[in-house]
Amino acid sequence: MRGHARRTVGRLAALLLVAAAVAGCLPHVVTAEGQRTAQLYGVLVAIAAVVAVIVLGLTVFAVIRYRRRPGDDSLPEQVHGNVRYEVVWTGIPILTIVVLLVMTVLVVNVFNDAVKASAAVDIRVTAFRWGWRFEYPSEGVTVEGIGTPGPEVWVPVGENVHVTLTGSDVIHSFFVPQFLFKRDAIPGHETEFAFTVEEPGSYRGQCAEFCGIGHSRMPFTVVAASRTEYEAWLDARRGAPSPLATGATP
Ligand SMILES: [Cu+2]
Repeated sequence: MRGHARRTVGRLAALLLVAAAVAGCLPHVVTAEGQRTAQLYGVLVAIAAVVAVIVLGLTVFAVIRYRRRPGDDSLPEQVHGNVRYEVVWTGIPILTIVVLLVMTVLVVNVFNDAVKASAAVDIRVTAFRWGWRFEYPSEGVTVEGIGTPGPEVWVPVGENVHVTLTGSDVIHSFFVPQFLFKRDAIPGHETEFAFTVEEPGSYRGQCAEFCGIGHSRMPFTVVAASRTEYEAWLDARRGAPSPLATGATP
């Protein structure tokens, strides 16, 4: 019995360790909005860990402390209902959920504010089977790519980038892991979002909604560069026919 209890405690500890490790596995986040999501996620995991420790701790305690001992066949005291306990274990979860709801709404508002803020860059993104088209309407620049390695879309670091997203055939999804952001691209419907990349670099994106045989070969890359480099990149593409990325098509 002793060994059994020790094994149970060991397994629970391992489970908590795995949960902690998973929480630490977020990608390195590079957008202002993504940072807020990461903070919220950290708070969610912390609250969940506290709840897990309390619930699992009490369970393990009860199992060990009140286990049936040899020679003792009597029933424990039978209790039916306890208003005080029921108020507590209903009240605490409701309070927890309300706190999480408020925090989530505040983070969602950050995203909505970014969309409403004046944009330094406007990009129209169209997902199609199986590639991406990025248009800069005010710049006369279009970048398009099918298959791998997919198109590259450049944005200036530290500036609000406004995206209007749509799809031209089936539902796709714009997903950049390091932005902690994913949004469906729905044909016949436009959705808007905005982001500010805070670190220069090259960030891989991928369609995240299964859209057919070429779904896995629908990557793209967001390159965040200085304003000067960004403008040089635009200049090199202005008026040029939209270059299709070479490489394997599905
Ligand atoms: Cu797709």
